[in-house]
Parts: sequence; C-alpha cells; structure tokens
Amino acid sequence: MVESYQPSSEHTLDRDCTTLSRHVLQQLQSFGPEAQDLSALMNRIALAGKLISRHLSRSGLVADTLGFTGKTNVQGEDVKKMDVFANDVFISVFKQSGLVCRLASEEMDEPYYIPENCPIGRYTLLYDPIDGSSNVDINLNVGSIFAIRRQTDDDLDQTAADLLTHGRDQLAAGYILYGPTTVLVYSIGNGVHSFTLDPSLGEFILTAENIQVPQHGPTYSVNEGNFWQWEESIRDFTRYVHRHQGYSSRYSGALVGDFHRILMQGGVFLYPGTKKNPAGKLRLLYETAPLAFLIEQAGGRASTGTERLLDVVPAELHQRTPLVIGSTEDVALVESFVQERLREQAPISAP
Ligand code: AFP
Repeated sequence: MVESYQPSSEHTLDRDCTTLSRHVLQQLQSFGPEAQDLSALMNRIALAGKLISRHLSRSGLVADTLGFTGKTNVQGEDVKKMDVFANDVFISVFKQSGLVCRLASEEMDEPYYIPENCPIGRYTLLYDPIDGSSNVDINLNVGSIFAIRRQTDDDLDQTAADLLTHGRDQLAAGYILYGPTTVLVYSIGNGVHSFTLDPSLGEFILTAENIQVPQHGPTYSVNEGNFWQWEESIRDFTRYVHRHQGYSSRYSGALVGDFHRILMQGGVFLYPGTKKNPAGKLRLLYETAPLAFLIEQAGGRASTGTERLLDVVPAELHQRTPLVIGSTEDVALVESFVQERLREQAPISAP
C-alpha cells in the first residue's frame, strides 16, 4: 500500500501565512475589476510601508534620515527629513500603480497629480506619510495613515473638489505602525484586520482578523499639557477619570501608536479643540476620518465631541477636526460631559 505524503514538521509554517493581497480578494469574495484594483492598491501601500520601515530601521546609520529639512509645511509645521522621504516613497510607489491619479498628503499644499495615470486612474490616495514624526529622532514608534477614495469626477481644473465629502465615502482605510514590529491594519468595510511584516519573507502576514474594540477600556490618551486650553467639558472628563479608579493615562505623541493601543485594548483617545484652535490639531481627510472608519468597523465610535466624525464634510483639503475615538462607552462618557456643558449654556426658553 502507498502511504500518503506527510509534510515533515520541520518545514511546516509557523502559521497560516495569509498574505495581504490574498486577504483583500477573500474579503471581497470576488475577482472582479474593483476587487483586483483594491488588492493592487493595498499591495502598493504595503510596498510603501516596507520601504519606509526599512529606512526607519537604519535611521541614524545612513545620511539624511534624522532631523529637520529647514522648511515648513502647509500647516506651518517644521518638516523632518523622514516626512519628505516617506511622502516621496508613496508618490513613487503609486506612480507605477496606474490606478491613482491624485495623492493628497499632509506634506503637500495641493494634491499631487500623476498625469500619466489620470486617463484610467479611478482612485485617490489620502495619507499622512509619517505621523508622530517628532518620535523619529528619539527612536520611538511612528506610523503612516491612509485612505482610498474613488475619484468621482474628471477634476479637469485640478481643484479636487470631489474630495470634500464625508468619511463614509472612504473605500478603504488603515495605518502602518512602525514599532518593535511593523504592523499594517486595514479595513475595506468588512471588519478590521492586522498584518505583521515578516522581514525575512518581505511579506505582511495576517496576525489578527476581525478585531473588535472592547466596549470599555482602562486607557485614556490625551495631552494633558493642554488642560487649561481646553473647554470646561473636556476638563470635566479628565477630572472624572482622575477621581475614579481603573483609569490609566497613556500618551506617546504619535497618534497611530496611541490609537493602536485603544483599538486592541479599549479606552479612549482624545485630541480636543482648544480655545485658541477649536478644531484641534488633527487633519480630517488623512488622519481622523481613516481612523474613524477603522474604529466603526471594529465596533467602536469616533466623534468630534458633538457629531459622528464620519459625517463631517470638510470645506478644504487640510481641514482639522477635534477627535474623540475608541470604545463605545468611553466615547459616550466624553460626549456626556460635552452635552452637559452645552445644556448649561443653552438659553432658557420662555414658558
Ligand atoms: P507630529 O507628526 O508633528 O509629531 O504630530 C503628531 C500628531 O499629529 C499626532 O500623531 C499626535 O497624536 C499629535 O500630533 C500630538 O500632538 P501634541 O504634541 O500637541 O500632543
């Protein structure tokens, strides 16, 4: 009798080894043109992540990786060399995609057009190439945030007006976290999934599928140095967590890392407005809306404090929004303090 072949345990894989492109196609349950496009786009994002990860891992060893360029970006912030490198990586990777006509990022005043792609490129990539870049020089985690939107008109005057819509129009969103390992988290509207870069294979391998954020978590993540700049309602919330057992403060100064902790373990991240800057610091189209898309897919909530974040329609490309994001119960708690103060301020109507 012929014995059936048994693979030797030496050669079996550590795990199932689902790659990102296979996963996207499985998620869409289709090999149709849009599924193929999204799979190709996610592959390109993964390639950008690998190139940035490799560069970060050698920062300080090779020239021109650390420090500032001496220029400021459209937001008036000092630009780091790593910001420029990562921004250019996304551009060069998407130049070869054929699918993307425009890219818009924190580092560019106006959208960047790839004319050779525009006749067929039906998608726009919005991204923050290095979020939390002040962490680069001290060897702490940083991230890249991205969203893919369908281009809905020809944009012949190159104003990108069709991008000024609510976040429910995002086709896909996610981030890459450059930490002890490089992790890519994404959603195409069918749950949230996490992949870890295996440097020896050069592949992102599925490590967590259908991530659900706990309904409540112990972490609150906010820059309390701004305490006296906030509205009273946000101070009320922080006083509440100071006075109740079971809360821990965690804040790294890099949104992607702080958000990842909340996604995996629950709690709430806040970047509220201040009296001077009521819209806060974070940008809607390539920071808060992509993370809002993810958290809702993971069963959590994202809010401006008064409104569902995915309902906000920007008036301009680099618009900012306040952000309250995380576990459903913790976001609701913050909102309850906001509502309480709004009730107090409302004029008393005559009987
Ligand atoms: P940088 O990229 O300029 O370091 O800004 C990072 C960031 O946009 C976001 O990643 C952080 O959550 C937030 O700003 C930190 O801002 P504060 O230093 O004002 O707390």
